[in-house]
Amino acid sequence: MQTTQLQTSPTVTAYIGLGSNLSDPKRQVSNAAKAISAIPSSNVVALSSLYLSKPMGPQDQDDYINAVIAIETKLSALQLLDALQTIENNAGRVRKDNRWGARILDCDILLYGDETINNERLTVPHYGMKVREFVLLPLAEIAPTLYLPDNSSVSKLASEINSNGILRL
Ligand code: A4P
Ligand code: MG
Repeated sequence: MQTTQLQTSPTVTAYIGLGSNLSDPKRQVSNAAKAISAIPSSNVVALSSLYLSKPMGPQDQDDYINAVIAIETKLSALQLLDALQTIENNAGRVRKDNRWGARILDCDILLYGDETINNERLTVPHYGMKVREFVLLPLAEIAPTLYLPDNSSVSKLASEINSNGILRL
């Protein structure tokens, strides 16, 4: 008798930070959210408001639109990164050497469940997330009770960070 083996991968909640300051940033971030909702084996569970933030890094660039989106996914973290990089490329993202320079669309994996990942392609939790108001405020909006793998509270981090003039739109 043949037995059928059901291949089930675990479902993980992942948080993705979205940012844009070129080519109609609000539209870029909304389109990215739409594209993320079409990623296979994944469902969007929350989308923050849009936030208008001052540029971190070189100041001779426009303000950013930022948001955070939460998904439940059966993709591995690297499969999710591939899907997000495809979305960035489809938006017309050109990778330049200038660190923290202007960009059409940036999709960063902030958290992948409670996993800590350090490999050539991926550092999770995202290395900057605890010190960026444009990540912590939208993240705390959609996940106020969330804790990071190092046991820090997202709401506490968000309440303590310098808001740097960020505006919730
Ligand atoms: N990579 C490693 N870990 C991750 C992760 N958790 N999520 C690798 C996504 N990618 C990750 O990424 C470079 C490589 O990082 C990828 O190939 C992937 O394998 P990238 O998107 O090409 O480069 P990047 O985003 O320009 O790099 P960088 O220096 O990490 O930029 P940041 O830190 O994302 O900062 N100001 C405001 N107000 N709002 C912003 O959103 N964003 C930036 C960019 C600067 N200033 C900003 C904002
Ligand atoms: Mg990035």
